[in-house]
Amino acid sequence: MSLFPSLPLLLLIVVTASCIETENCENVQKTCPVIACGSSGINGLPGKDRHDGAKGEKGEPGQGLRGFQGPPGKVGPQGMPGPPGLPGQVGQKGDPGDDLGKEFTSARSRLKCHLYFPILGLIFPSGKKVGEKFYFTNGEKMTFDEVKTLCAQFQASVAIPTNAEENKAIQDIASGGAFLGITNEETDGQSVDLTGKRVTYQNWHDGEPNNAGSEEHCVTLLVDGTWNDITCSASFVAVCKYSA
Ligand code: FUC
Ligand code: CA
Repeated sequence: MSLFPSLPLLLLIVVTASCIETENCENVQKTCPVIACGSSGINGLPGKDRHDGAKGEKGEPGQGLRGFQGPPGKVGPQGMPGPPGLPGQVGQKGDPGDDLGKEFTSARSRLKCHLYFPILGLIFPSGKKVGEKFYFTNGEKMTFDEVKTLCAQFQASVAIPTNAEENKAIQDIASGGAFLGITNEETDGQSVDLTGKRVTYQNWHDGEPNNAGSEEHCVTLLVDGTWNDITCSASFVAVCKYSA
């Protein structure tokens, strides 16, 4: 027998030796050259001209079964905020409010009665308080539009009596006829206040309202306390009403 072993025998000896030298062979076997040798071979050297060949055509789809769908991808970045939406419908009228709201309303009414009424009384000494209403006048005669403007300057409205007592108060402070905050221009003869609400208390003079000349859409309180419809461009005493 030759002193030099054959090539396969030499390989076996080298591999066995490398495993024996290792403390834990099981671990080493995972990277053992013998196992590695089972995989594909090393790429060959480039061809003669040392250049890669041309890229081949795309191959046909494989014959095997289609794989399972992969898990969903990562959540993308947050998008830009959208444009504002359309305004919602107007909500229903709320409840009357809590105790605090009621107390505030009550305190505000007291403040008006005890502070603003006396101030108006100082400015308009002939003014009269009836319940929580204060009627006042500057004694001047003016058109209906001018009366509205004057009253608005004091956060008040054109006087309207809602009962005999209020009618008497207005009658007392207005020397001569006074405009009332009542109109029947756009309501087929129905008398309404300046918010369009029907007036319940009325005190017409006999034969009134007669809409003389088809142009009497305002109302005056006559010297005797009865009412007459009259043209709004006429001039009568301005009487305003401030409500607490
Ligand atoms: C009566 C009233 C009119 C006007 C006229 C002078 O006819 O009805 O409104 O005051 O008198
Ligand atoms: Ca009339």
